[in-house]
Amino acid sequence: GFGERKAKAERMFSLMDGFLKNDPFSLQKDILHHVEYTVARSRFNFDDYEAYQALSHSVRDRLIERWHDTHTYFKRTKPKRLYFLSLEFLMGDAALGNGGLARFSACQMDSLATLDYPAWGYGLRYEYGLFRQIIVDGFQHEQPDYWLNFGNPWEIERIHVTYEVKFYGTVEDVDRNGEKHEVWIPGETVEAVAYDNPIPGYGTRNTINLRLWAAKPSNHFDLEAYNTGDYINSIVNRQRTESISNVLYPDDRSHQGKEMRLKQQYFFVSASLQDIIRRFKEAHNNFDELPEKVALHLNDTHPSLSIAEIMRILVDEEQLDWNKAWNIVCKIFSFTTHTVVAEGLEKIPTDLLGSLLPRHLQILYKINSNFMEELKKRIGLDYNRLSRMSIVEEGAVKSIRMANLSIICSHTVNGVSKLHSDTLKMRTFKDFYELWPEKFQYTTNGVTQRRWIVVSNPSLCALLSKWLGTEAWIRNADLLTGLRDHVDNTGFRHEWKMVKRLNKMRLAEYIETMSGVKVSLDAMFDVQVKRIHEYKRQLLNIFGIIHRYDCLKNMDKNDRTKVVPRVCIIGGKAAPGYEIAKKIIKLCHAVAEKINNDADIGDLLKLVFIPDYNVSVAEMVIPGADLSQHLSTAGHEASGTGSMKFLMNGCLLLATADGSTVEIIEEIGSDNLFLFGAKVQEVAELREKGGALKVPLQFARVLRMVRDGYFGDKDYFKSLCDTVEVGNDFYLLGSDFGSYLEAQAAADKAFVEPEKWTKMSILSAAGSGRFSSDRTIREYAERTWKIDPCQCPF
Ligand code: F55
Repeated sequence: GFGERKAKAERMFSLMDGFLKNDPFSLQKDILHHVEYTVARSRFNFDDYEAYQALSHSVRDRLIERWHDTHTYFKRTKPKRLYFLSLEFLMGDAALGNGGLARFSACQMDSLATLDYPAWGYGLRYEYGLFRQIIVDGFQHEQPDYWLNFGNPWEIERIHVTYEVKFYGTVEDVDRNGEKHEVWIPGETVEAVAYDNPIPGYGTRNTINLRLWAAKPSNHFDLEAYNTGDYINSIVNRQRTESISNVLYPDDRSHQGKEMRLKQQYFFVSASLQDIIRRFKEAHNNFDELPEKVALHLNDTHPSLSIAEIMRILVDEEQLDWNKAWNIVCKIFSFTTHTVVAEGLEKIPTDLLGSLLPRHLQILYKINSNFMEELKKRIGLDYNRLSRMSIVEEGAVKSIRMANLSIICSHTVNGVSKLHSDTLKMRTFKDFYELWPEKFQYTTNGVTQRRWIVVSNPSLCALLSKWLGTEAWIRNADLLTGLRDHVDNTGFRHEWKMVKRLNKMRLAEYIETMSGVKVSLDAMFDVQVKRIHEYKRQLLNIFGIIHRYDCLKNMDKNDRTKVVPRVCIIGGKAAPGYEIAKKIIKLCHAVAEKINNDADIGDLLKLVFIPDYNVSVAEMVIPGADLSQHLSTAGHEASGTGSMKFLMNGCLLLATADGSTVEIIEEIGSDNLFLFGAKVQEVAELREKGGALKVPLQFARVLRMVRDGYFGDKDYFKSLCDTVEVGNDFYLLGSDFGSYLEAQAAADKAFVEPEKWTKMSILSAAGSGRFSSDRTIREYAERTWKIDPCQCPF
C-alpha cells in the first residue's frame, strides 16, 4: 500500500542523500573511527598530526561519496565531456608544477567543479614536486620535495586502472586485407597507474576528478629478462622505468631536448588517451560521435603529442581511414599557449623523437606533408612562409615544432590576455593567423576567489559578506562591484583598514620568524612575489630599493620625518640552471643585509626575501600586502595571475601595461593603480635605438654602487650588472627607471592619505570580479569547448 511505498521512497531518498552525515557528531565519530582503524592509534592516545590524518580521511570519505554520485550521474546523462590535459598542477599541498601555468590549471579545476561542468583533469603524479628553496648565505639551494613521505590522504590509488605505455622499437609493414599498413613494434613497456584526486565544487555536490598517472614496472617487461636469465638486471631495469614519473622539471621556460622529459610527456599522453578512449567506447560503437562527446584541451604544447597518439590509435589500432580520422581529430582539440616569444616555444629534435616514438614521428611527417600540400594550394609557392609554418624545422638540429602542430590540429588557439593574443596574431603566429583568423581567440586568465579570498583571507571574506549582505559572491564574483556603493562610508572603510592591519600582523610575524627582521605595521608593505626572471625585472625593484636607501642616506634628518616607511618583500624561485636569476636572489640578500643592519635607517626601509615562495606562502603574503609590483617589460608577460590575487585582496598594483594588467586598468580605472614604463609599441622602438637610450643618472649611480662592491661580492655581481648596461639592456631597466621612480613616488604620496588609499584599495577589490577563473571557465566552456553544466541532482 501507500505506507509501504512511502517507506521505500524514504529509504531510497536516504540512500541518495548520501551515507555520511555532516553534522558535528557524525564527523567526530568518523574521526575517532579513522584514528583507531586507519591511522591505527588508540582513540585515547594520538597526536596532532594523527588527528589531522584522521580528519582528512573523514573528509576524504565524503569526497569519495560525492565523486561517485557525480560520475554515476555523468555516465547516465552522457554529456559532452572536457578533458583538461596539463603536465603541471599547482594545487597547494602538492607542488606538481612550476609557476603561473600550473597554478592557473589548479584554479580552473576549482571553477570547473563549482560550475558543474563535466570535466576531468589529467596530469602526472610526480614523486618529487617543485624543489624547496633554502637560502644559505644569500644563495639559493634546491632541496628535494619528496612530498609523499607521510602519505597523501587526498588521493585514491586505483590499482586496477592501469595501462601499458610503450616506447622505442621499430615500425614494420603489415598486410591488412591486401593493403600495406605500418605498425609499431615497441621495445619497452611501462605501466601507468591512476591516482584520483577529487576536486569538490563550492556550493554544489559535484565533485570532479583530477587523475594523475604514476609509472610502475610492467610484469610484461620482466618476462623477457627472466627468459634471458638476467634476474638482477631485470630488477635494476624496473627501477629505471619507475623513474619516469619521479621528478617535475623545475624550469619554467623550456626543457628542450631532454629524453626523460619527452618520456614523461608521452607516458602522460598515452595513459590519458587510453583512458579517454576506453570510456568513450563503453558508450559508443564507432568514433563518429567523438567530437560531440569529447573536448580535449592542450594546456600549452606539453601534451601535444596527443595529436600524433590519437591518430595512431584511430588509424593503426582502430583501423580508421587516415582522412576520416584526421577530420575527427581536428574537431576535438583546443589549445592555450602561455608563451609570448617564439624562442620560448617547444621543439623536439627528430632524432630523439624517432628513437623513442618511431611511429609517431612518421605520423607527424604525414600530418605535415598533407598540411604543406594544402597550404601550397592556399598560398602558392612562398617557400619562406611555407618553411616558417612547417611542423618540421630544418636546421642544425632538425626538430618538430610543437606549437605549429598544435595550431594546425586545434579548432581554437587561445591567448591568455588581450595583449598576448594580439602579439600572437601580429607576431608569434602571424602566418597562421592570416591563414585561419577564426581559430584565434583569447580568454583572459582568472583566479579562484575560493582559495584567494575565502581560504587565505577569512577576515576579508567575512567583511565582504557582511557589507554585500550575501555570501553569493563566493560563487559569483561579479557581485564584488557592490562594494563601490560603500566606498564613501567611513564605517566600512574603518573595518576595511582593520582587516588589512590584521593580515599585516600575521605577515609581520611570519617575516620575523623566517628572517629575524622586525617590521613596523605602519610601514607600507610592498611585495613582489613570482618566479625569478630577467623579464619580470626583480632587478628593477632592487635597484629602486638601492636608490631609496641612497636618498635616505643623503637626506636631511628633518626631511626624513616626511618619508613613508617601507617594508619591501621579495620572494620567488630561480630555475636551478638559471645563473642570472640566482644572482638576482643573492643581490637581494646582499642589499637587505646592508639596509636592515643600518641603525641610521631603522624602520624607514627594510628589505626581506621570503624563502621558498609557494602556494601556502602566497596565502600568507598576499592578504598582508599594501602594494604589489608587476614589473615585466611590456610585451613579455603573457597574462600574469599574481596581480589578480592581490587585486582581490585590496592590494594596490604598481605595474607596467603588460599582459592582463591592461584589462585590470579597464576594470578599475587608471586612477586606482600606479602605472609606469614603456608601452608595448614603445618597447620595439626603444630596442631599435639600442645604445642611444636615455638612461637617468640615478640608474647609472645605482649600477655603479653594485659594480663598485658597495654590497660586497663585486666580481660575482659583474655579469649581472652587464645585463643592464647601456647597449645591452634588453629588458629596458635603464630606460624605464625614471618612470618607475615616479610611480613609486605616487604610491608614497597616496599612502600618506589613508582615506584615499583605502578607497583605492576598496575599488581594486570591487573591480576584481572579472578576474575570477569562474568567468574564464564559463568563456572557455561556451566558446571553445562547447560543454554544458551537468549538475548531479542528488
Ligand atoms: C613550465 C614548463 C615549460 Cl616547458 C614552459 C613553461 C612553464 C611555465 O610554468 N609557464 C608559465 O607559468 N607561464 C605563465 O602562465 C601563466 C598562466 O597563463 C601566465 O599568467 C604567465 O604570464 C605565464 O608566464
